[in-house]
Amino acid sequence: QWDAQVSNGQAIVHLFEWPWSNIASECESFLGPRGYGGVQVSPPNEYVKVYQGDVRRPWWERYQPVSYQISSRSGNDADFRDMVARCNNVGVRIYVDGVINHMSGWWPAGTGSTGTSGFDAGSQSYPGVPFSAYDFNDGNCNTGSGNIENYNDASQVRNCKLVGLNDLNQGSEYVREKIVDFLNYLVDMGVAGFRIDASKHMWPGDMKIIFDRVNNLNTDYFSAGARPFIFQEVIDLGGEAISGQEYVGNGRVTEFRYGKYLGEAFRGYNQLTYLSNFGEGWGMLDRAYSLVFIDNHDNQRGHGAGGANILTFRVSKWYKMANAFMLAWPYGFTRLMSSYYWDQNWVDGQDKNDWIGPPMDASDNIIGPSINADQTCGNGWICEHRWRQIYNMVQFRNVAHGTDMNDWWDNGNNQIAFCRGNRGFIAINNEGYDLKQSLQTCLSEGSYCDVISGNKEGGSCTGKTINVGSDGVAYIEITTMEDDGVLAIHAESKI
Ligand code: ARE
Ligand code: CA
Repeated sequence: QWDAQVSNGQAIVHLFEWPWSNIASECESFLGPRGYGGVQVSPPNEYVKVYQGDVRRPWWERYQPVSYQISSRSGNDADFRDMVARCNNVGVRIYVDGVINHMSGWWPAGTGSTGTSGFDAGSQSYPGVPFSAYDFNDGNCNTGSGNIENYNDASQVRNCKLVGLNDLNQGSEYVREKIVDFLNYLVDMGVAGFRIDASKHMWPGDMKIIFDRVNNLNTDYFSAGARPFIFQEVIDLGGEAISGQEYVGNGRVTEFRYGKYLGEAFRGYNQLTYLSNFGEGWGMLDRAYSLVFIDNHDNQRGHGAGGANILTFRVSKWYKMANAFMLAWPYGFTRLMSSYYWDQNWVDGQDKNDWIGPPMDASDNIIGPSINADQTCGNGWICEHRWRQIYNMVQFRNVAHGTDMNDWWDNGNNQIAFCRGNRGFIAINNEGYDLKQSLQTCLSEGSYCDVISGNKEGGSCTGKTINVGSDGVAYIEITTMEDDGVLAIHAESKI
């Protein structure tokens, strides 16, 4: 449950709101060939269709389940199955965003859903599962409003409603059974694991009972006895009743401090020199239990946690630097974010457009990404995972996998460099002046292609070429005028 069960690579990407058919082709044409290990997909099961004044089909409607039928704006059961098979066939794993803490919030009777089950949120009737009022926590919640009011009270965080969402009682045997059936349906299809949404809001002991009953992975694609990868969404920045540590017995846990601290460092509120013991040394979870990322679908738009310092595609130079650091750094299991664009509308420090869903047509169907000649995406999709500086660092992570960090160098401030065994070397310049240094790269003598400024193509390099001497030392230069503040070479970028 801590092992991602990857075969192709050591990083996964969240293809937020992508249609299943687009993900299937992406696995075959890009993710497989580029060494991505897997994809986190948006919730695939039936949910509420939200139309609320100006708010039309927000991305967050997918976090309000109506049943466990596989039917969403990304596609139906057959589309989903086809994607899982095609991705597994090229070694790319699929991880489902499992929303099992709750069902929908309150909506007037007759509100539509993305499947055929229908529901009545007021009487807590979800006939597609079926769940009825007996299956919810209302009787176990002690707040006046029925909602979570105080994050310092663990029992209300778990037994009351998160922002008005009908809260399932995982203490009930019947509820567990329905959740286990849902997870098993997906596992039997070939899914490799789950992001468990809102894990803070469920009791770790109840979750353990559920996960222990989930089947081993499908042996068409995985070795016998392989367990589903579980990564639990727990936002723990410290100072609350519930900590991420309570969940490490069930699987990995999202380490939200990681992206927050890196955002602060690259924005200049902390010096990169202090990153030399980033991870456990900074009070984060043990690396064997953590899932790390620079931003996620919530905090890239001011939801969730991390605040204004979170780095996103909007500050692309810092974003590429932070992702490069993450992918080069031997801590945690790494996830990349892949976004669509929306126009922000800042009013009193809040983006009034934070609800905007993916690009859609006049019938509200998602318009999936198109692929441009230069490999970037069109139709309003950002596709950070297709940026050269990011996909080449995924390869770096794969090449360096299994080695430790060594030969740390810094200028005492915001220029750093380090090796990964004798497999890779990276330098980062976040200073207001050029980096010009002879540095130990730990690589064997020869010429290497810097995979940030270019690609190794055939026997040559479209970016900077770095000459490593017989002593492993190379002259490294990153000027402030360059597009990117990073330089990276590795054993397989030798030319
Ligand atoms: C929407 C509307 C609400 C409405 C509700 C019910 O925005 O106004 O009341 O629907 O109709 C997402 C959105 C929500 C959205 C929800 C359902 O972010 O805005 O509500 O979908 O459609 C806490 C949780 C954490 C959670 C974050 C967002 O602990 O688990 O809040 N993150 C996950 C997902 C979200 C998703 C949900 C959970 C719900 O990643 O995308 O919500 O399925 C401190 C605490 C954190 C807390 C944070 C924010 O940092 O430590 O624990 O996170 O504040 O409150
Ligand atoms: Ca709960």
